[in-house]
Amino acid sequence: MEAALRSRNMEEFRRVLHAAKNIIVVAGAGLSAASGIPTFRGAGGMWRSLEAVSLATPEAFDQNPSLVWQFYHYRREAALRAQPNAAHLALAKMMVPSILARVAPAAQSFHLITQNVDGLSTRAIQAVAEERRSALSSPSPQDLPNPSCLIEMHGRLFDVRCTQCNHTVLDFSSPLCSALHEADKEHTSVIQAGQKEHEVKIPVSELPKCSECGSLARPGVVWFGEEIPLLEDIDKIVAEADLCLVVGTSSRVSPAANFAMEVRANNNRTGRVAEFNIESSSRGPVDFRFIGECETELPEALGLKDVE
Ligand code: BV8
Ligand code: ZN
Repeated sequence: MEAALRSRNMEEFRRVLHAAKNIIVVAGAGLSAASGIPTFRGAGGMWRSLEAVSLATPEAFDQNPSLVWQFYHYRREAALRAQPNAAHLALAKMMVPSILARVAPAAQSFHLITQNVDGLSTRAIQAVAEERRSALSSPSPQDLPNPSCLIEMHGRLFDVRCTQCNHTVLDFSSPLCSALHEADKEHTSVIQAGQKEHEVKIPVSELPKCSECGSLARPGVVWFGEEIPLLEDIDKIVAEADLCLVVGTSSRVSPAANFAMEVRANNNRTGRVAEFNIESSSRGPVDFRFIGECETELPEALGLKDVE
């Protein structure tokens, strides 16, 4: 029974994918779980016995920029060590017009709207572009992933933005400043010595600075309570969509958590939603549910193996 249900689910999903015109993917931390990036829920949601979401706020940064910068230093280092996984690569391939035309022949647009700030989707796009450039003698734009299909709605971990003049630079240096490395080393040695954990205080003067005006800089991510800069563009794309794939998200953070329901209400409720998660966790009803690791389920459901 189980197998029959699964294949019918897969067949029906493929039929809807084949006829879809405007496809969006809404992704969360589960997309990067297989790359070793901790999710926000469960054990991954804690850093040094602190709630990750409690550190991702402007208030936390105002009160204790040293601690918040150490939190983001930890996340930067984890993201630098990570590699895009099969789910990231599958979604990057959907950004290649010639591949999208074979997977979804009626599609006029494909967008990946990710809540992740780890940059792994961007690296997947670069990896797919490189692979196709080496595979194809003279690849045309049709043969390469279009980076504008990716929307990092909660910002980027490696963006460093000035708290005064807003000057922003994409900076992958590790560490971003020596004080963060020293604090990390000190914290690790305290733990290894089995001593009681204590917070290492970094003077504001030694924290990352704006290269333009020298003021304190902050991570270029969207914190809770902050506006989503690209929301207007995103709302237009969501309003046009007739198929939404919800990948590896607990759908607890808005506005991202509302997009699937908005798509399902599109065109007199003819929009379709498919969920990819290790457990069912969508906020609203879905038409298809693929329970399992997205790095396995997504490439298979998209039938990418057969089209390359
Ligand atoms: C805003 C960047 C308005 C920083 C992030 C009360 C009620 C309702 C809403 C609110 C409320 N109070 C406040 C709000 C709004 C708030 C919100 O939604 N809060 C929640 C907590 C209730 N939203 C905001 O503040 C947003 N801004 O509303 O602005 C405004 C308007 C005008 C003027 C001013 C303001 C901004 C939200 C953005 C916050 N920044 N990230 C950083 O990363 O440090 S949010 C961050 O947390 C992530 O980006 C992500 O969005 C969220 C975590 O959720 P997930 O990614 O889903 O991760 P999670 O761990 O929860 O789940 C992982 C899932 O993967 C699980 O389901 C698991 O089963 C699955 N999984 C695991 N492994 C796999 C897998 N699935 C498949 N395969 C696997 N292998
Ligand atoms: Zn500045």
